[in-house]
Amino acid sequence: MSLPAVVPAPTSIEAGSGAPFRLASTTVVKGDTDAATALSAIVEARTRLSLATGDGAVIELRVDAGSGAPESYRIAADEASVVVTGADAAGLFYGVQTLGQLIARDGDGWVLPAVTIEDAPRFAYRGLMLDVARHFHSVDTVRAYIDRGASLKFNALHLHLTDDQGWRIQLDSRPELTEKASGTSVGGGSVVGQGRGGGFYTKADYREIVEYAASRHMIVVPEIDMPGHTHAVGLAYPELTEAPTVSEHMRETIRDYGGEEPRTGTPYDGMAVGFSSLKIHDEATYDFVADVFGELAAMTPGPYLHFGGDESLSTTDDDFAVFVARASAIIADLGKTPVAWHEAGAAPDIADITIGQYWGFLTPQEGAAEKAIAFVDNGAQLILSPADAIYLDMQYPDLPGHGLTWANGPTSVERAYSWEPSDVVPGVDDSGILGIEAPLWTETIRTAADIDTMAFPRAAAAAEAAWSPATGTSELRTWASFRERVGALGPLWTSMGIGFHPSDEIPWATE
Ligand code: TNX
Repeated sequence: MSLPAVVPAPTSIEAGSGAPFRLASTTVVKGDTDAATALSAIVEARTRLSLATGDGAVIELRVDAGSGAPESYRIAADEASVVVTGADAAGLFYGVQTLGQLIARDGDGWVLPAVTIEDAPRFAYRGLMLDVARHFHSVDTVRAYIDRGASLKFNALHLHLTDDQGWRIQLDSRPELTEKASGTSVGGGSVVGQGRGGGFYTKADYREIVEYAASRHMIVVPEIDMPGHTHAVGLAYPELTEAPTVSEHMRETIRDYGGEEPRTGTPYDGMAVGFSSLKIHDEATYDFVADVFGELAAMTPGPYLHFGGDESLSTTDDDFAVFVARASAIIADLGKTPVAWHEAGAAPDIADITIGQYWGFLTPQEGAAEKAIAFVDNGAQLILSPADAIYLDMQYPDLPGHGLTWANGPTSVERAYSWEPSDVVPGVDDSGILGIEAPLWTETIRTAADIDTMAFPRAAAAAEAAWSPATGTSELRTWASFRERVGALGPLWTSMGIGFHPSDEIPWATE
């Protein structure tokens, strides 16, 4: 008998020899109430059965503190009972997610196969990033993305909250950011409700996102991108920003995608990057940085504040280094851990604890590896987001019309899957890797349906890189195994309302 399909692949899974456990409306769920609520919701979505009050066979969900590594769990299922044990609440939650994937049809009924699973994450940080600046995405869409991510054992949601096209988070200390710089997005401001009208999160909205994420064992990592990607700041506080610089890159982008050149004081709705900068040698800039991150620190229970640092193409290298040193120190002094895109590794005086986010290719090009290695040399770690593997905004080969192609052309599901984290940045092994994150930039992504299409199934490949054993150490950690296992999730994903891309690389199960 073939093994039940679990994604991301668990540390170990053994099929039992006996009959499966039958799910019925008489099935009793005992133990931890949060986990029972989560399981009942999945079972109901998948089978239409409501578990709860019967006197039949028992599914037991319990936390056995310290029974394993953080976030780990164990499942023992046979005909008589199912027991899920988490080493902590997150582990139990992940055990429940796995149970959801194990539910299978059996004639007219539903079963959980007899199985023993032991499972723990490879990396502590497992992230999804959503760009809500290029196109704004509602709280409902973000909540849905949290649910989808948590089902694949992601534990961090990085929100790219600001960019040239808009500022999306309300701050009391700097109210004009959202009053004057949130109304538009890529493509203008005309199609309200499709992302194009712009928008922002109130502080209450942000709190709701943070709390919802926490209920799914996810932290929120807010990013305020600086010192580039700051045209929107200049709409609110013109004294803080330099005049836009128009580069050859920008002319190319306008040729390829249309749009206008950026102008001081006018919202920017194109797709070019690298034309804006904060003023580096003006103390008012650092008052601004301190206000923004001070307020965000108070609103964000997670340990990380991301200050961007990518593509600051109109800031000189020396000025960039000055800015990175000061911004990272401001965040560290707030008691938070700064995170920055890997370019910031070029700044010699960056705060030592800063985590670097590598967004180069699987084979690093032009100094990207050196900048990334600098974070590890400082004693910190990297988050890996190799663009030609897990940039979820890249086109699929079989779906032209959605997404970009700059990262080595379209990205197949196989390419999203077939890489080993410890082989990306030379000399950086698991000890230098905090985790893996799959970014979804949204220049071309407007709706919740677009998000589903681009993220699924490729986010599952990123989840496996983040959670599962290293390639070469498990027979499950192969493309041949993954494509079968992810294909088996089709019916579960459909029941969850996920409008995944039915990629022709995957043998999708229909029931
Ligand atoms: C590069 S990746 C960017 C973003 C774009 C993205 C589009 C990175 C740190 N910066 O500004 O949205 O490409 O794929």
